[in-house]
Amino acid sequence: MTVRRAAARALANVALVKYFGKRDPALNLPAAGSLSVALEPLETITSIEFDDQLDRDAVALGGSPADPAFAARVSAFLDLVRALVGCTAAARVATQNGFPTGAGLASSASGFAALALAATRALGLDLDGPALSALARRGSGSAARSIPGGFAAWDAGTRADGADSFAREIAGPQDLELRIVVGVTDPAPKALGSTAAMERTRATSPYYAAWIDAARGDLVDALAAVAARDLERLGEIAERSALAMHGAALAARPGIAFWNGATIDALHCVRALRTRGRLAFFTCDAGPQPKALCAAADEEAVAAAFAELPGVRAVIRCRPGAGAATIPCP
Ligand code: 2P0
Repeated sequence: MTVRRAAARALANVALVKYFGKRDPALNLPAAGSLSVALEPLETITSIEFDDQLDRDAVALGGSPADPAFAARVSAFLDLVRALVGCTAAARVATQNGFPTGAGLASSASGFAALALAATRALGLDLDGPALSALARRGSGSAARSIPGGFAAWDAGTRADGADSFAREIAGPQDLELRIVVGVTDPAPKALGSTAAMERTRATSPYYAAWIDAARGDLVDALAAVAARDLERLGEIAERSALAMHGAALAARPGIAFWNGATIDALHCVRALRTRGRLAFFTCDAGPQPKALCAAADEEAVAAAFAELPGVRAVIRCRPGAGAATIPCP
């Protein structure tokens, strides 16, 4: 058999305790653990076929040939998978994101999680959850958290080889009545990627050490909040984690400002909703798209408030979703 194929679907995730800084950039080992929730319906669907007749990897993103930088990143990841089984065949990869790519909506998380699952299955490997998560981590750190579903904790680990740095599900998608409302303020790919941003922050921000300290404490508190199914507590921790991460990045040299005016408007909007009794908290990743974490009962009001903000072009309503899964090949 010369063609071996598989396909997989994975969801983006949003960190409630952020990952922003590495102890080992080559292995994507984080300086601190993080916690996220999988975002249904922000999906990536990836199909792959390894073909002995093919000269080199061919990568398509959204139906068109991928740009060389992205294609090279996919090939480098596939080299890791090929090495696991001694495969020398090149692959055709087709990946589709159901949301804006490279705009701070975690497309690398869903993308590398789907690719890790599809590529290993195509080559006949059936890795367990921790091993698959640790593999996905090599493609993009946050992809480790898109292998499990629901609420996922990614341990920093202590081993130099990273084998103990993977994510695991700590609560299922239905265990907390959380909703995530995403405001799309600018769907264009961001100017500075998160890998470069976190490295500059680590190397130059005077607040970096304090940020990592805070992240470690926030993770302990957030795990307790999830265990207690305490949405309000979890939301408070998530908001402070996001603000601390952006604070550390703003203090880098030169400072990194991911936000635009509408992102700030959304922060104030979420806080105003809270003073009016809504259970809503602000978060934002390495891009300008604000997200509100809210109770299911408040989702309608939060989505309506976001939609009224002048700089918000679209609102995407998300709920906790499932882990990465194989799907029939197209
Ligand atoms: C997170 N972000 O925890 C944080 C918050 C962005 C801000 O993980 O270098 O694409 O590939 O490991 O995973 C985005 O960073 O970075 C990210 P790499 P990744 O979700």
